[in-house]
Amino acid sequence: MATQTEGMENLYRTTTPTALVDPELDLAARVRPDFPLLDQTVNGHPLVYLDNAATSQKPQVVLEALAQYYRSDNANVHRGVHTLSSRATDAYELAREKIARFVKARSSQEIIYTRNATEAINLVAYSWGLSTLGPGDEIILSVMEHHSNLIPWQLVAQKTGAVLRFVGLTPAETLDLDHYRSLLSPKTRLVSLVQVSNTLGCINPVQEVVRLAHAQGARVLVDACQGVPHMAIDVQALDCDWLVASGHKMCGPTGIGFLYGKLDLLRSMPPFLGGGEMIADVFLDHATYADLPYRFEAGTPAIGEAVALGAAVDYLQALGMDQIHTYEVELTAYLLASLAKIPQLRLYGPPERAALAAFSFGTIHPHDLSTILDQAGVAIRAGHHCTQPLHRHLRVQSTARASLYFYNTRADIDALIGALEAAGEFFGV
Ligand code: 7TS
Repeated sequence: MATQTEGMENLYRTTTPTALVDPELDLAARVRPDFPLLDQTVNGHPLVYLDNAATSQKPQVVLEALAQYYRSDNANVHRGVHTLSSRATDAYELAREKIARFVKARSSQEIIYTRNATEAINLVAYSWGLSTLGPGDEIILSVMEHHSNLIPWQLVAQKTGAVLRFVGLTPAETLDLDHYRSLLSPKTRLVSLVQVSNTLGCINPVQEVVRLAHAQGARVLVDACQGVPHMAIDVQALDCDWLVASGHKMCGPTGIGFLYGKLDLLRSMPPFLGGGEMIADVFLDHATYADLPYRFEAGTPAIGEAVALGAAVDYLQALGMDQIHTYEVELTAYLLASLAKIPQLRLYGPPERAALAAFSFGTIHPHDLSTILDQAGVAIRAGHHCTQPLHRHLRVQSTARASLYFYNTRADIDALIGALEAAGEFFGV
């Protein structure tokens, strides 16, 4: 398999982020020009985009990488020996290496491209789950899981007779680690847990969760969808068995995400989807399968999207994940302090949190609130955020949610607060 990537580094690296120009300036102010979409008015007001937990905006370098791929290199990967095909293959594999380095995997063979985090979890559920689990085996999840990390395990449990157990919340609305400890037993085969809740914003102690699970011989999958875009991730330090993320939440395009898995474990897993790309030798009645990572990448993949995700990783790395995290910690503190000035507002989750806040505002329905805010150009999400069981647990049907990224500013938060206050007056709460 040709994975020659020498000389490709610069091709898809494109331009240096604006941020590197003047390290003294505020991070958001520096990166803002990199995001053309943010510079527009919505309903007559400057756009204030606060729905980053749903999807992030894309910097110019990512848009350029996608266009550049289709403009000059587009061909199918791993098949042709012609020049375009090997250029496409090289770019596709280089992006995989970038992702591997980004999460500190031992090898790029440990990175499997998927459509998104949801598909990555389904891959593990259908491949490992169906082939490994049996009646009475236990899977530990938590009540705060996104539906993506719930439904696949419900399906596996229905098919195998495995039993689902759920870690609850502390009164501070964080993961109840004592409850988790009490659920662990030799029957536990898998712990599948969200790293950062997309609703509570809590950052779960994944390293400790993994250590405790491994002591019982259980495997651990980490849903890092809301973590990877915002903080440095080291899969070796976490020692998790699998980790999943979606490209579109980390400045990359839609249609591309990845599964990290430990090499030996991935090698031991049967194929998920069958077809071209994932085979070694095919006969009419049987086949042998390709080595990693191709064994799990049946069919023509999202090549341009993978290449553009590689550009997104370059962009984030050039800014520095620690810098992004530090900036977001400060901005989140400002968000919480600002929201605290509205007494009718009930925030969900602990004060120590990632850069998002889900809340109820008096008796205003979150959809009405979101509609009113949209009139002021402020984009937030309303609904159950694909955590219906968590909302049920919190005894609320739906919530409003503001979620930040490094290009958001204090002025964005001021606009949110102004729009919330206006909505409060309008609805008389
Ligand atoms: N896991 C978590 C923790 C998430 O927040 C999401 C998406 C997913 C998994 C699924 O990601 P996908 O790319 O496969 O769809 N969360 C959200 C959200 O909070 N609002 O819209 C999507």
